Amino acid sequence: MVKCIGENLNIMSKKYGKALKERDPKPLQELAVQQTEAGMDWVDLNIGPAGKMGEELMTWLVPVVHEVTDLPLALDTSNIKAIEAGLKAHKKGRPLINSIMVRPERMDALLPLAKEYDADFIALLWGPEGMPRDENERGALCSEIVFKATGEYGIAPERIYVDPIQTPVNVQQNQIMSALEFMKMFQDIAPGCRSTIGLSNVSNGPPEHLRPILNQVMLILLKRYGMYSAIVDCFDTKLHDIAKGKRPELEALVHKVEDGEAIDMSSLSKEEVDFVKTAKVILGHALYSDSWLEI
Ligand code: THG
Repeated sequence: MVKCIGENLNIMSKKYGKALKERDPKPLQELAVQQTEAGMDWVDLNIGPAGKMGEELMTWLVPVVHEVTDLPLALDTSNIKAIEAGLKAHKKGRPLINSIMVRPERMDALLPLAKEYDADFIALLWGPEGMPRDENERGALCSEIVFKATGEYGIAPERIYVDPIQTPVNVQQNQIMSALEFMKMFQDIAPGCRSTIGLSNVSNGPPEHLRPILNQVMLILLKRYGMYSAIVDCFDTKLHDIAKGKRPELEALVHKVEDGEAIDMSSLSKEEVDFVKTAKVILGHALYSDSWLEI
């Protein structure tokens, strides 16, 4: 069972971005209801960096969303003042800070807020030099932020959601393997901590109609190594079924691909063939091209 954080309320979206800018509550509240009905565990409020308006926008948005749902909210912005405003406005359940990078100035500003408001937070494994290059750099960044949060600030491990960073399949396939390798080591590096990932990043770039299957197969791969939660498209019902463990046959098939077992393709349904082909592309057994399902 992987918990789900709905990603759809974001400033980049045509519909919801407009509603955010115009402070129009209706579309945002409709989306919050849809996310609740879809079984999301959090609603991500992605307002971008939001500049000077960030504080005011988050102060307005949190109660607007909480008027129609009891779900806890993920405060998704790099704007520290907007995060603090969101924490102040958040009255239902435990807020989730999204996110704290492993950079001294970000940790020094945001870890005290996580402690003060007893919030959960996403520890984004992004260091002073940017994205980690492999699983060992991911491990080092993870240790650094967990050590600081628990040791210096007395934050409990279960408040920490480590994000190993999901990259697109069509540009950085080796980084996908590194994030997976990190997940295998994760509970030894950070016992008691939780994990999350921006799942849809994997399909950022490929044709729109092929995004769901990439997201679905990627979730199966991460789920095997205990991914606790993921930031996902709230409208992808098949993805939710996978998150809830309702498609064990697809999971078993993708695991077979990962383990290099021989698979008799002629015995498979179209859906199963597509899952095998997609797993091969994500795992780097086959090269990515936009037409990978037709090959
Ligand atoms: N880690 C953490 N937080 C994150 C990310 C992460 N927050 C932002 C992002 N990555 C996760 N959220 C999204 C939101 C939307 C999309 C992808 C990831 C997306 N949207 C479609 C698009 O851009 O084509 C549709 C936009 C629309 O609604 O019109 O792909 O990695 N901690």
